[in-house]
Amino acid sequence: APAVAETIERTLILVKPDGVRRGLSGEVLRRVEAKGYTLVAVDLRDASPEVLAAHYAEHEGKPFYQPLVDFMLSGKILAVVAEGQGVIPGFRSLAGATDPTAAAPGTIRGDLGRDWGLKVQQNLVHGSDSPESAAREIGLWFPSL
Ligand code: RTP
Ligand code: MG
Repeated sequence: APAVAETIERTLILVKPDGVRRGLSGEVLRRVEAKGYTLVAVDLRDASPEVLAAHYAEHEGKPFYQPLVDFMLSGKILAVVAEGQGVIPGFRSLAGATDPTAAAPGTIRGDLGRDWGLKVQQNLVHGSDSPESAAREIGLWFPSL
């Protein structure tokens, strides 16, 4: 019988300050666990400007960059590493489209997010977008993993 390649991967999830402020940390973790992914690390913390600058380096210079960094510094963040087969695209799918107005019902952003008329899209969660991003971001937020 052919071997079935099981490639367990890890992703970095952030419940952003809007999600923590609204008391949705548990709801996000619930959806991740209900989907069948495993929590590897969970930590409520204040982000540092240095970590955020590295995390969002690809967006430096864009009009939403500074409002985004300021927003990410506006309150606690729940930093999470989750593990499972296909968890990187899988969590992106759970999260839904970046713009919470466009995100489909059934997704975290579609069910729980909306336009608040603010300078930056407050869309509750972040999830790594590729294996390379996941490795980089996990190293940044959880250097001991
Ligand atoms: P994330 O990185 O947070 O998982 O979200 P994403 O991949 O869906 O979106 P990305 O393009 O990486 O953008 C990062 C975050 O920047 C904010 N953003 N605001 N036009 C805007 O106002 C705008 N575009 C992006 C959002 O908070 C987005 O999640
Ligand atoms: Mg992104």
